[in-house]
Amino acid sequence: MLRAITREIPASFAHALSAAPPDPPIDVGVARAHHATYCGVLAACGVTVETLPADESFPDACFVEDTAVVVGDRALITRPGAPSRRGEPAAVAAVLGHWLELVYMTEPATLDGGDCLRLGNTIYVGRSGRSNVLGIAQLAALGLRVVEVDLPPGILHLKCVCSPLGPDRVLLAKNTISASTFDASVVWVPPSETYAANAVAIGSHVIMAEGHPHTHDALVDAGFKVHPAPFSEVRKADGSLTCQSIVFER
Ligand code: CIR
Repeated sequence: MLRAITREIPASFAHALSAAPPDPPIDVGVARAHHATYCGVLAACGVTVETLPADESFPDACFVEDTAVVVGDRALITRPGAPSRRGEPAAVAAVLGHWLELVYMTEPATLDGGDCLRLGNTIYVGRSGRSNVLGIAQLAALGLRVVEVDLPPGILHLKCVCSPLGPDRVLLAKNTISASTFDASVVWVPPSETYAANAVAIGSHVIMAEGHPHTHDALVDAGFKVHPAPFSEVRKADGSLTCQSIVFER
């Protein structure tokens, strides 16, 4: 069974981390409505969704992807790169522990799940400001082949510019990182739609950011059933689609 962990949006999401202060500011009510839509689309794609309660102490905790990396029957519980987010993994670990063996990252390693893109037995890891060499080494100890990837300037996480479309296909924004990085075929996202390169693939379904017609059509042409979802408020907090869930088989 495919499962997803998600986490509700707290009122403090209005003060989530962002590279630039959002203008207009985050509307928490709209963010919550978008999040409910996102969870509903996951469920419509056949995923059993478990949504954790919000915690006001952690404005960014809806971005659960950053807190754990699942490989087979194990989950690496990360030590997120942003100090304000270090308390987020505990609640996620408590739930993942029902299903998976937990491996805890130890300090001073840091890693955000948003930097980890898995294709088959290879995991590509962004060398970002959030994931350090020790974090990448502790990820490698899980046994997958690790390929480190340099990110273009100003990019928060690897999956801001690419995301997996199954074991041998990747959705990739043009003019960001080289297609030769990946041992996979590519569905291209044009430069005008870079944000749409972060999408959630569930078998033959893809959940993508609405309002990106070229990427939408490229995914349809590649054979996917495409589900556009709203994203304006998570984008103001430098978030996107994959970061709102941890999807795993159990
Ligand atoms: C942060 O800066 O950590 C959050 N505001 C956004 C995290 C987005 N996570 C992701 O794309 N995996």
